[in-house]
Amino acid sequence: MLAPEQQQSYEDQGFLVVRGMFNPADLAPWSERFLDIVEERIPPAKDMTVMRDVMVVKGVVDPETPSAAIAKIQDFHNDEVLFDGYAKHPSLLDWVEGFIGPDIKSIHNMLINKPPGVDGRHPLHQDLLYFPFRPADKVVATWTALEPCNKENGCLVVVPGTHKGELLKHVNMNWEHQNMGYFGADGVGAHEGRVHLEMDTGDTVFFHPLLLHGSGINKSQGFRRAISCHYASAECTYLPEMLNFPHRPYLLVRGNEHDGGI
Ligand SMILES: O=C(O)CCC(=O)C(=O)O
Repeated sequence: MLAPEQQQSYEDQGFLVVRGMFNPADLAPWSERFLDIVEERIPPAKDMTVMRDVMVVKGVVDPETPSAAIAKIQDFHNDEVLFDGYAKHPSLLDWVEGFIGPDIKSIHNMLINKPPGVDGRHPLHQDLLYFPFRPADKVVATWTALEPCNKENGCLVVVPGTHKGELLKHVNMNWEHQNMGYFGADGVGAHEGRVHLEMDTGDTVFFHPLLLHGSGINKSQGFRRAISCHYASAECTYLPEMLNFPHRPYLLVRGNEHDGGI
């Protein structure tokens, strides 16, 4: 799938946007599933976390409007519509294979919901912080827009080239309306080199786990939603100090297991 110039661009910039990767008919079941879960028409699958936005706790968002109250659903590996439909999608995995090779594990997944009227900012951070194995180059994130994502509704923001740096120290930013677990890279701030990735429905960005990225406030009247998965090569090995670190299930979605791998 990956043309040499796309490979080069990913190596130089740390991300690659693929336009029109999914069409609206592909995306509709994932958005519907999200609404079915948060509006309690179906129970969340085993292990799934349905995370409320901090604005609910602060009384800004009406908890009676569930789709407005939920910041994300996480760990959907037991939900066949989301996991089989998105995380195991053959075309998505073809691209992932181009970045990290043929033996692929799904290591994390989520559907992020940024409702109107919430802050929803995610400070610039590096996802490698959450993964107890290496090498970093054998890990890639996918992030697919479920609606048009733009500067006004808090699209993804990246800092090109930062994947060539080290894993930085991360801290709780102590912003007034920061959601739980939204840590930021210490001392990076808004970063003048940041670029807003305006994406249309179905566009997908692939990015390196050391790339600084985040997102802004949703200032629009609509929802900003995206579905995202992280993958790692089954060849990756645990950092010695992290061997007994509790982690999510890492599930083989293509290729083969590796002896001594994750
Ligand atoms: O979708 C967003 O707003 C940012 C998501 C993100 O960077 C993350 O959850 O690590």
